Amino acid sequence: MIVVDMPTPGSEPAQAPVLSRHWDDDESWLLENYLARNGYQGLKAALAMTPDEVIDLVKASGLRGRGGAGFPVGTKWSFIPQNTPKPHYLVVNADESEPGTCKDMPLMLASPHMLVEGVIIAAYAIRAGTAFIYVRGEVASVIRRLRAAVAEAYDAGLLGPDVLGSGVSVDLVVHAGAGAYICGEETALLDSLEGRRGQPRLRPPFPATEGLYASPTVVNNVESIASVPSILRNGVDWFRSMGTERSPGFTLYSLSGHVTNPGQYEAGLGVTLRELLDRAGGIRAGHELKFWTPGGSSTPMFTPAHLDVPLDYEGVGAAGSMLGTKAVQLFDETTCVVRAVLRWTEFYKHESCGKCTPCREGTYWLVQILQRIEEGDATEADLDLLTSTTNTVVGKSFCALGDGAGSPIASSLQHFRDEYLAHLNGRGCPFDPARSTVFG
Ligand code: L3W
Ligand code: SF4
Repeated sequence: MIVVDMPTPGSEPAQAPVLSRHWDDDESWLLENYLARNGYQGLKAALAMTPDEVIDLVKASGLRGRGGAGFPVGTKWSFIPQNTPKPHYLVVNADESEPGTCKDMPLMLASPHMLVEGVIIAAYAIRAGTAFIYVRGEVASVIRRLRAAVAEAYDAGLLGPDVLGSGVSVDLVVHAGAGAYICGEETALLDSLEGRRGQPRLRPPFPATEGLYASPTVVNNVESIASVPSILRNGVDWFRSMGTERSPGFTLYSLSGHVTNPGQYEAGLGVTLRELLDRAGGIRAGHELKFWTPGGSSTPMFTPAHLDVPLDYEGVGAAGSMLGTKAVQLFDETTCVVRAVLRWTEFYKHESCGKCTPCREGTYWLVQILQRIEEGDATEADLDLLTSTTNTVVGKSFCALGDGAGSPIASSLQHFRDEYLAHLNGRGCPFDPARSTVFG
């Protein structure tokens, strides 16, 4: 069994990057290299506390879920009932599939032990003997990397029946999904993990009371769990000195599309797109920003008027969108907004699980109408039909996928109605598709 030192508070800078600081280091994924940079010291600190103290610390930090909804992590952990004979489970949602979202995969590739350490701390806090990481099935390299890290952790006595000699038992299973977007929805994920077809369950009951195998279960995103060890090492004040009052800490923003240097940018919550673009070299040379998504395609789109909106849960919410997965997709003036929205809607139609009628049928019809508009076969009445069909999906579907499908349509009609009108009455798409590097 390895020996891990207690952390030295105040020894780490209170500034991003935290999650991605060592992504470019040689063999950053190996246990020996993770240990050399304070690895597993957060676990050591957690084991010196009671489980309830760990929950209280994470609550006090204000860490909010990084998977899309921003729900407070410590509060979710505190929902796990203690007066039940049923086992408790921890499930990490690593089924990253939201369009434009590509933060969890590089994190798991470069720093799998940061996630494994967070898993052990979270499992200890909620008194779960077994944890699962549900990974998107297509990313074989990530699955291999995680499994290798888990094997290293077992060999070192960090996982298994006696974590670091504490008597605490935690087992960790890496489970590969089969590549369905809906399995990122937490209850569909649990059905899939139980061996069934992944479809959302009715909530309540929430997983916290009836989750995996009808037992109390915490489901957290990869980035949420990977953020926990640094809070245990450095404390609540350190974490709260970054980000904003109600959205504390650091996070990963995924920049993609017509940006000079696409990639992951770690910053305190509340950073603006203008600041992120400064770091990313701006929109590609000779072009200008036309529209963008703050958090994947399921969030209403923004325009250049929103460049200074703080990218935290409050700022983005107040401006009429959602922070979602912080997937910032950028589109310049060569992009046809109708074509972009059509592509997203085709995605939702393809990924609709079929359980409820508004989404199953609605996404089919939304694609039909958008295709007619894009090809110039529509009239203004079709714009009304597009709006009314969107309204039969949004707010009337069984899960968030239906709402997500309607978001880009409703917001593009709000911001770019003139561009829709320019497509009507036989005129078709005013953009030459050959000029677009995104939509060929
Ligand atoms: C116990 C209560 N637990 C809420 C828990 C709930 C869940 C968390 C948040 O969707 C969003 C979605 C996507 N007792 C509780 C309770 N909880 N009340 O809190 O719940 P909720 O319903 O607010 O959100 P959600 O179901 O987790 C997440 C949006 O994020 N999104 C993300 C997509 C992400 C991917 C991906 O690739 N990773 O697909 C993007 O916008 O649309 O609205 O744990 O159990 N009373
Ligand atoms: Fe399935 Fe779509 Fe209904 Fe969600 S909204 S349950 S994905 S059909």
